[in-house]
Amino acid sequence: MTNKVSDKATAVLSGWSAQKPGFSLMGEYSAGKSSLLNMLLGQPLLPTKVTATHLPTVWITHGETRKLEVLEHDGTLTELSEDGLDFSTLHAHLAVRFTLPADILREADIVDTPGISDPNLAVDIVELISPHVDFVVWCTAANQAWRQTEKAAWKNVQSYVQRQSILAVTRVDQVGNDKDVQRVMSRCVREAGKSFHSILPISAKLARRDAEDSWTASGAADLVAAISSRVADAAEFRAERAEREGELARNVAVEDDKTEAEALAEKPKQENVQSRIQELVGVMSSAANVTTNDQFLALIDHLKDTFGRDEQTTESHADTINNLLSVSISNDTNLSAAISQVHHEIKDFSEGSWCRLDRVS
Ligand SMILES: Nc1nc2c(ncn2[C@@H]2O[C@H](COP(=O)(O)OP(=O)(O)O)[C@@H](O)[C@H]2O)c(=O)[nH]1
Ligand SMILES: [Mg+2]
Repeated sequence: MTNKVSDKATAVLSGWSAQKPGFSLMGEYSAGKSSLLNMLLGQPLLPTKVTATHLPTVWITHGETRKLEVLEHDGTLTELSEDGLDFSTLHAHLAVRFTLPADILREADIVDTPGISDPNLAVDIVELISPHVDFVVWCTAANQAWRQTEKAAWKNVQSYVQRQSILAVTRVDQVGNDKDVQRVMSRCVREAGKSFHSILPISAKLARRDAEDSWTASGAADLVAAISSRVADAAEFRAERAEREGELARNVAVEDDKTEAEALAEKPKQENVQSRIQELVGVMSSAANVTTNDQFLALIDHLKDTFGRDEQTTESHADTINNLLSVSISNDTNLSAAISQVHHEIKDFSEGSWCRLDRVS
């Protein structure tokens, strides 16, 4: 499967995701994603039948005035009227975006996706959407939870997104008694626990907002609390990143005082930055053979020597790389977490607009 998605369409998705934290509902077709979405919104927005019309990706954001837009593969964005809306006409678009007033949307956007193994899909939904969300609520139907196809699709999600994500074991009312549910949950924890932040059971069918008992017993209360906590983490992460970006922008402003000749001399260096940073990402991702703190510190020193004093890149990039590589290690440090932290900081930097400190227009 290839993504026949234009840069313009990707830019629209990036624009949407830049506004606010967001998470997406993903999983196999019929896992219960749209039912869960309706439960979270507290209103039946999307059709949820086995025979339901195939829908494209549905991006939902907050606004007091309802609005519906459709995004095409070529990046064209058009507003549609909801009057007499026929969902069966929407599948040809790359995505649709609803703006509506629902409390949960005040903090985060929600992105409902078609099933991963939907044969009607022209694009790889995991590849398309996961770069634009802070975390995923992966829905796996309890009676056949966490299949090979799901495992394979989940591998394509960036690991920093995985670590923030929730595995929702859905439709648990269809699995015999509590003991059976426990068995399914234990298996999911065993098989998928390492690549999710948390794993929770839910029956969207039994969840009723107006009846506290059912809201709790269905798993809805715990799931909503888990989502809120992931959203809060995402908001904090975004605030920290904005602060770092501000700092970098200020550093760049200082460099504005350079003479034209100095600026010209730096230009080839700026062009080297992307490839050097990709090399750095590569080195970090092969840090798996590091098993002791000393080895890790030696690796960091080596990276600082190689990249942080890199004549081939600009000073502001070298400074930033040095900052990214500043780690403190103690006996209590979880080494693999520290390695993965540095790896992700660098990867995040390499993928963000702030990698291009040069502002070459
Ligand atoms: N029994 C039961 N059925 C559910 C539950 N959630 C969804 N379903 C049913 O499963 C089918 C697919 O649900 P849908 O939300 O459309 O799945 P999606 O394709 O992942 O969006 C529909 O018939 C739903 O009524 C649940 O918690 N319990
Ligand atoms: Mg659906």
